Amino acid sequence: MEGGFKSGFVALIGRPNCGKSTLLNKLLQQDIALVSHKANATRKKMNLIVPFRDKNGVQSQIIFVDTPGLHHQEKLLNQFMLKEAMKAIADCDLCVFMAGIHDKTQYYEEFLSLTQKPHILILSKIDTASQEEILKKIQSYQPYANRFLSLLPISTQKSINLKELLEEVSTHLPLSPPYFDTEILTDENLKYIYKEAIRESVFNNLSDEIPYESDVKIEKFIESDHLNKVFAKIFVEKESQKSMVIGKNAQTIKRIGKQAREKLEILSEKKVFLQLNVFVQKSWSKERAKLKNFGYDFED
Ligand SMILES: Nc1nc2c(ncn2[C@@H]2O[C@H](COP(=O)(O)OP(=O)(O)OP(=O)(O)O)[C@@H](O)[C@H]2O)c(=O)[nH]1
Ligand SMILES: [Mg+2]
Repeated sequence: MEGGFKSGFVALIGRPNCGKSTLLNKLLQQDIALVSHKANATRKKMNLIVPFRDKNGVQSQIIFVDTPGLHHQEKLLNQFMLKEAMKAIADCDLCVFMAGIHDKTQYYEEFLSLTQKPHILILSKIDTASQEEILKKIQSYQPYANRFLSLLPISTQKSINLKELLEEVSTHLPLSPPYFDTEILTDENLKYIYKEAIRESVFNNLSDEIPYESDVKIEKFIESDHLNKVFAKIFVEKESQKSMVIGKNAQTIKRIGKQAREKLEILSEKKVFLQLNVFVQKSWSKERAKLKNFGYDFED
């Protein structure tokens, strides 16, 4: 290939809620990954594929791996999530470690204790800090300068340094033909993307522990030219949670359904009929066999 082609896996790692999934959606120019203002939203790793041409004209296929946040929670589902992030670190060519601009350097130190992988350090959400705070924070990472390849402050919201990040990532990618079809944004199947869209609506519309103790299964999915029909089930752990998900006069479930359907319509570029039903499955997130049944398999 003229000028060579670069391709590789780049794991995006960081604390819950630092803005990983938001950044990847922005780079993809499509909202595929689940984003929430609540932490611990992403549960499984997902490949999000960004084509890029660098300033010298060299083309690359950057396969970003969105990952669950690194955390210290001991619940079984959280342990699965941590394992997913660790697997992404082990399998990638390069890591990007994202720290929030207001985070302590301690989280980065923890990452350093986990791996020797070459990595770029990015400081996210700089739109929420003053110039002085940003400079101070950059200073505080200087003692680790021999560990990171480069350090970039970014803001997804204000599109600051995003192209620079891609430029930097592509510099460190290995020469390789593309791993995936150059047209696709993810190798994940539509069913999983739909599941995440509905889960996002659950995260947006419910509070307390319910988003964390609920999950979604797509039961049936019928595609036709002008309409996709999606039949999905929301699972919770307790009867009381089921009542909350449904809400008074079924108002909450209607809101969840409307928001999810609107997102599904954007994703599939056609009308969507969405049917949601709520079920109780006791302890689904607390036993390995049940978790596996929801697609969170420790053996994978
Ligand atoms: N102000 C500001 N907020 C941002 C920016 N990027 C993301 N956010 C917000 O940060 C919150 C968390 O974003 P996510 O992308 O879900 O974070 P995450 O790191 O994927 O979180 P987990 O999946 O839980 O690990 C959301 O409310 C985003 O809107 C940014 O550049 N600036
Ligand atoms: Mg996420």
